[in-house]
Amino acid sequence: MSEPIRVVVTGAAGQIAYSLLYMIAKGDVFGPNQPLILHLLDIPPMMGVLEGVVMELADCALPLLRGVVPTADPAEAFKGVVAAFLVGAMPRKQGMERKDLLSANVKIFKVQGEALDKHADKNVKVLVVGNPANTNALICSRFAPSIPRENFTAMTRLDQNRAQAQIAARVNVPVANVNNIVIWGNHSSTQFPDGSHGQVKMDSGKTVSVREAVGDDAWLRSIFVETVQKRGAAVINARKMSSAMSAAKAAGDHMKDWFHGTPAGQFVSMGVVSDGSYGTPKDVVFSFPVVIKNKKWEIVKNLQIDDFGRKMLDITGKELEEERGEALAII
Ligand code: NAX
Repeated sequence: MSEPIRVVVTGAAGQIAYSLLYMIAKGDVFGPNQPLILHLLDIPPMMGVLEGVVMELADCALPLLRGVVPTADPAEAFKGVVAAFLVGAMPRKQGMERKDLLSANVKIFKVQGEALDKHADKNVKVLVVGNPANTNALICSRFAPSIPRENFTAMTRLDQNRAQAQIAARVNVPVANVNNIVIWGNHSSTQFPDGSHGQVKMDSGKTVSVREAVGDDAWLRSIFVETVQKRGAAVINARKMSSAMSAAKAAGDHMKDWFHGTPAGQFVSMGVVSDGSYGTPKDVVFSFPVVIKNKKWEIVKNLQIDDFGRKMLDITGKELEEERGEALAII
């Protein structure tokens, strides 16, 4: 068995972390032969709660878990880590404007970027989950100049998983039979869930395009898009709390693919620093379809974008440019 790797989860006393820590510690993300030491970062008032999480991790008696480092100090949290799940963020409180939320989070992700820069492994893979995830990831990377920009990503995998589940339900196949659904742009209500490049393996064993399997382009462009865009709100309405189990699963999926690669012929969606592909704005963290090999992602090129898609990409790109402008004005 190899040496333990160090992995940090921020917001470790929160609800997403509660599911995510167990998944990581039992080997679902880094593999069944990879021991690890978990670093758990939260804020000082949450240290008591975090102690309870540490007790539960011990009580899980997980063979791969070789150590746990609970802390409120970003320097200690990021020391030597090769993977970082940045889940912790300031939640939106009643009466809070979007701008106030952005302001609080930009400051958090500046501090964390600086701490990663100083203390993390230079190859650290960073996944930002805390909202506004795309812009937080951008800010974080700007304050960690010694770490390659491509090592900073934002999570849109939950949106992708939601989209796959909607298609699977619509055509009545297991969710694993649906592939290559793309989430473009921001993890917000302007995101563009795009089924037009997807494939479905039908019960007959034949693989067909999502468009053919669904047989209803109007549904793919309206109800499907809106359902995925508003799924987070629907969960909050029903559960009175935001998505946590599914968000943790998606964070695990994202990091697992980053470490182990994507299967041949399949792509996944990740928020990455845009190089302007598909006419998107450069230097925002934009969700693209990517393939991953040897721990490096590459944007899938040459997908056909029709007029409807173009309009959707432009809307979400514009929102990301606005967020970047607001964030940079705060710093
Ligand atoms: P919780 O409020 O349950 O937990 C957040 C935790 O972060 C708290 O324990 C809090 O003390 C901690 N925290 C706050 N500031 C911190 C800091 N500076 N350093 C370390 N820890 C800090 O929220 P939870 O439901 O776990 O959600 C976490 C974040 O994920 C939120 O920002 C949420 O909006 C975002 N989400 C993002 C998703 C995505 O797809 N990208 C989907 C799920 C989720 O809504």
